[in-house]
Parts: sequence; structure tokens; C-alpha cells
Amino acid sequence: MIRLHHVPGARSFRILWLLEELGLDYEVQNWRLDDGSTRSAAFRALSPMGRIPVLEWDGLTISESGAILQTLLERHPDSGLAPAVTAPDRPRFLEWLHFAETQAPILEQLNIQHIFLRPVEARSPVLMKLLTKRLEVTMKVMETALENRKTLMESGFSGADVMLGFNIPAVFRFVRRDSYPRLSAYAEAMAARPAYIRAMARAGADTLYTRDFYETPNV
Ligand SMILES: N[C@@H](CCC(=O)N[C@@H](CS)C(=O)NCC(=O)O)C(=O)O
Repeated sequence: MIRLHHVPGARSFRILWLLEELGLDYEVQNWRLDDGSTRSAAFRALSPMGRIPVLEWDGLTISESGAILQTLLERHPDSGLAPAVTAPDRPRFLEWLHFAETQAPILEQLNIQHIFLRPVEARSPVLMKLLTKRLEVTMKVMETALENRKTLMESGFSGADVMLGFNIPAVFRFVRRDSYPRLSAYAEAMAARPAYIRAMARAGADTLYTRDFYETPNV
């Protein structure tokens, strides 16, 4: 039995997408982040950190999208979605995997600054600008990596693309695509994968972003 605890638009999409890539049967339990339910005792029993995603899998309950993804791939070594533990490119794979959680918290902070923080006077244009610049640094790393290949790993599509591919649509809410043609094409290629499309169909609507683009204040 595999049960994914999920919120539309949240990092649990990475796991939904991976489960589809692996062709596994699973159920999805939906939660909301705006009704206090992830602070309930029932949810804290699953995830003491109170965060989404959580995966229940044959008696194991595990949080942290990167750890869940790595565990699933280690238990499906024939998937071709991760280099073997002793392979020379394994460290590079792990580097990308964890880099996704260097980039995602910058997005989280931008969401707070542009969308959540009230009153609006509490928002900081200087911080918005700084965060956008930090986001661009992470994007440039990816743009450079994609210079001679279509995936983050030279060996082809992998779990690293699932971790970071999830981030990219949100990245383009804050930084225009024009300077990132390869990253833009990469986002489109990821979104065209059949497993991604199936995962989107199960994910439910993300209602976070009400604008296509959030302009960085000119300060
Ligand atoms: N590093 C964690 C981050 C998990 C995380 O922060 N998830 C968000 C949703 S994308 C969440 O649960 N937020 C609720 C909160 O911050 O209280 C992971 O990759 O799973």
C-alpha cells in the first residue's frame, strides 16, 4: 500500500510525478495548508514536522520530498532514474537532488513576500529584489548545465529532474523566461512527459498564483 499525503501545488507533486514515472499504484490523501489541518494531531502523527509531502508505504511513514524520492528510487534500482550508489555520477545526482531544496525555499520566501504577507506594508521591496537575485543565481546554474543536454544528468532523465522540474514553473512567476531559453525549453519538455501529465491530472488545481508574473519592485 502506498498513500501520498498531498496538497495541490505543493512539493508532494514531485512524489506524485515520480510514482507515475515508476508506474506504481498509490492513493492520494488531500490536505489543505490554509485550514489548520496540517497542525492537527492526526497529521502530526504522520509528520512531526507538519510538512507536505508525507508518504506511507508498507509500514514506513516518511517526510521530506528528497528523502522520499531517494528511498523510492533505491527500492526500484531498475527504474533507470538514479545512478547506482557506487556509480561515478552518483554524487552529481545527489548534488542536484539537494539543490532543489536550495532553490525551493527562495521561492517560498518570494511567495510570502508577494502573496501571503499582510498588511502589504509589511512586505519588503528590498528583500523581494534580493530574493529574486538569489533565485536567478540558481537559474543560471541550471541554464549552464543544460547547454549541451536536455536533462540535468548527462545520463538522461532522472529523479533530479523530478525534484528541480517541479520548481521551474514557479521560478518563471518571478523571473522572465527571456534570459533562460534552455531552462524554459526544459520546463516545457518536463511538462510534456506522459507521467507529468498524468500526475497533473491527479494533483488538483493549484490556487496559489493568481497572476502569471510578479514584478520585482525597482528599488
Ligand atoms: N524540505 C521539505 C519542505 C516541505 C515543505 O515545506 N512543504 C510545504 C508545502 S510545499 C509545507 O508543508 N508547508 C507548510 C508549512 O510551512 O507550514 C520537503 O522537500 O519536503
